[in-house]
Parts: sequence; C-alpha cells; structure tokens
Amino acid sequence: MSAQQLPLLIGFIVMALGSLAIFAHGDKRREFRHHTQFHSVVPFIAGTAYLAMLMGTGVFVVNDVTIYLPRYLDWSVTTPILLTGLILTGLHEHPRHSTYVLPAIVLDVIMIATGLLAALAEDPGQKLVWFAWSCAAFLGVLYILWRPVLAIGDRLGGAIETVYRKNLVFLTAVWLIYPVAFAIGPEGLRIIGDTGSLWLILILDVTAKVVYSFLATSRFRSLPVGDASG
Ligand code: RET
Repeated sequence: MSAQQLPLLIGFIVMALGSLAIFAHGDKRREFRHHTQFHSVVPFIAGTAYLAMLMGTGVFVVNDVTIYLPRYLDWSVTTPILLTGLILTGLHEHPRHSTYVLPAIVLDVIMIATGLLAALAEDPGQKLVWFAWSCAAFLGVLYILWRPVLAIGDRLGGAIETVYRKNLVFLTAVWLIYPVAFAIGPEGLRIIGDTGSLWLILILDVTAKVVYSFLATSRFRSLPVGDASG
C-alpha cells in the first residue's frame, strides 16, 4: 500500500462506520428525523469518494500536482446537504426556507467548482483569481448564515435557536480551515506535500462530516416536540 492510500483507506472506513453511527444514534421523532436521514447520507457520500480515490478512479496528475476529482464531487453534494440542514434548523423549519437555502447552495457550489478550477489552473495568476473567487462565494455563504438566518432565528427564539448557534459556530470554525489547507497544500503554495495534505483533509472531512453530523443530530434529542415551529 502506498503512503497516499493509508489516509484514503482510513477515510473510507471512518465514513462508512460514521454514516451507520449517525443513522443509529440520531433523533427518530417525526419532526427531526429528516435531519438524521440527511446527516447520515453525508458520510456515506464521502465514503464513496474515498473508495474511488483509494482505487485511483478520477485521480490524475496535472502540472505535477495530483488532483483528486472525487473530493470535489463529494464536496459539491455534501456541503449543500449540510447547509440545508443548518438553515432549516436556523429558520425553525419555516415553509419559506428556500429563500435562503437556494442562494446558499448556489454560492456553495460555485465555491467548490471554482476551487477545482484553482486546483487545475496552471498559471499562478489564474490560480489566484479562482482561489479569490471561491473565497468570495464562501463569504457569501457565511453572510447568509450569520446575518439573515441568524436574525430570523433570534426573533423566533426557542431552544432550537441554541442548537442553530452551536452548529453554526462549529461549522464555520471547521469550514474556514479548508481554504487554508488548500493554500498551503500541493495545489497552492506547496508548504505541505501530497500525503500531508491527504491527512489534513481527512481530519477536516471527518470533523466536518462525522463529528459535526453526530453532534448536530444528537442536539435535537434535547428539544421537546413542537419546538421546531419556534
Ligand atoms: C476550496 C478552494 C479554495 C477556496 C475555498 C475552498 C473552500 C472549501 C470548503 C470546503 C468544505 C468542505 C466540507 C466538506 C465536508 O463535508 C474549495 C478549498 C474557500 C469550505 C465541509
């Protein structure tokens, strides 16, 4: 097994087991079970991507840098799911949640797609442009979560608002490390190599998907039924 395959194998196993653990442990009450369902799907999707990368599918070298295409495909599906879960929580399942969910998803997918373009770009200037554009989309996502959604949730109040705030702080703190990991990795300044970058992203992915989803779905357990409406 090569040095690169070990973090990928561990990623596959942790994601597969994490998916089962979240499904088994999450809240099953009718009001909250959709959160348990889509949070357990997130590591399942990531497990699929780690399996593909382990087998070398969609892994190719551009300009001496190894590009892991399944990673970007994984993120482009899982990050919208995580955002949808968080915004639904923040808006207390309000029927007009799509006002905020849709723009957040569009910005988020642009963030991941332009991140892939930054990885693929061979010219350093173009790489920087795509990296900056991806960061701009990321700031847009953070704005939606920290301004309108937080303000509406605060107005509605209730115990679910505490869950939103805790999940929001955790998600923001972990997601902010991704652009840093990208910048110091082989796709950016090359301060850390391919294997180091795989381990760093493994830790981030396990925290952002398994630990976050486990905590997020467990936190609903403390809520009384009926609180979802605020
Ligand atoms: C990239 C490219 C450079 C600029 C930015 C990025 C942000 C990535 C993020 C990824 C989050 C992934 C998660 C995966 C697990 O579910 C694409 C690295 C801003 C925020 C949470």
